[in-house]
Amino acid sequence: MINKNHPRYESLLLREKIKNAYKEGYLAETAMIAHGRGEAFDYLLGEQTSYPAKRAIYAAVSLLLLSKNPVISVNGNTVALAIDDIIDLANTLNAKIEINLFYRSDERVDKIAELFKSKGFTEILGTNDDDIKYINSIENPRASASSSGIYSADVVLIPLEDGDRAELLSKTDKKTITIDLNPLSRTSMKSNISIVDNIIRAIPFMNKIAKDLKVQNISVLKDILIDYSNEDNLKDSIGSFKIKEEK
Ligand code: PTJ
Repeated sequence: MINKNHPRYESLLLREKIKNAYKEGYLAETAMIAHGRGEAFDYLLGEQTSYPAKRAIYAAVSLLLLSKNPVISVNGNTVALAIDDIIDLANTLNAKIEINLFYRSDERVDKIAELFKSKGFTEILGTNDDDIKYINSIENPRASASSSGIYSADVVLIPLEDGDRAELLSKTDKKTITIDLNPLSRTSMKSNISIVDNIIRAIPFMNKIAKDLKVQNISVLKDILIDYSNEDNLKDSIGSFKIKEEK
């Protein structure tokens, strides 16, 4: 039991979620290393959503609202930290959700699919009985995708993703959006829109913006995208990192 008065209560709570997901058997063995790297970057961000992250979120939501077949890709860490917010966002955007694991195993896929179904989200893609195809005909698990999901998507949100998958998707005509606390990762560099923020803050904020932008004229969304440069925004994101006092 974590004491609510602990100065790092929120951070400890996230560690607990990761630990429990591991015990439940749907997290990758190296997921804690990935989480620790994220924690370190978030610490330097002051554990706040920066201005460049907000700018990227506006662009990302605009792109998702303009797309014809948007898909949200989820892995073990994303599910452990943000399953409820992911479902809310998918419902707001009318987007599909696809399980897409770097360290894929049938057992992990089944457990994650069951979690979504237990929360009432039954249309989950990427399951073991889904029609799986290979992007660019690359017969490699890294290139696997649901035929009605990522395989045919025009825009894919790939939060907390490994670089191989982001690089592969960047070679297709699909547009990719990532949420990655590391602005120097291959995923951040290869994505069309990179939100340098913690997934636990970014997804609810995206949902709020999506509700606002949904009722706007399409020209407003297009203008947001015209004004956005991922290269410049990534530079600004790196500028948001600072050394803050120990807490
Ligand atoms: O469930 P699987 O099998 O698909 O595996 C998932 C992991 C995350 C283990 C796998 O994709 C992996 O090894 O990823 P990487 O290469 O460690 O990249 C994960 C990225 O996410 C790193 O750049 C981290 O800084 C970043 N990250 C970690 N936690 C968060 C985060 N970004 C946003 N929010 C977080 N909470």
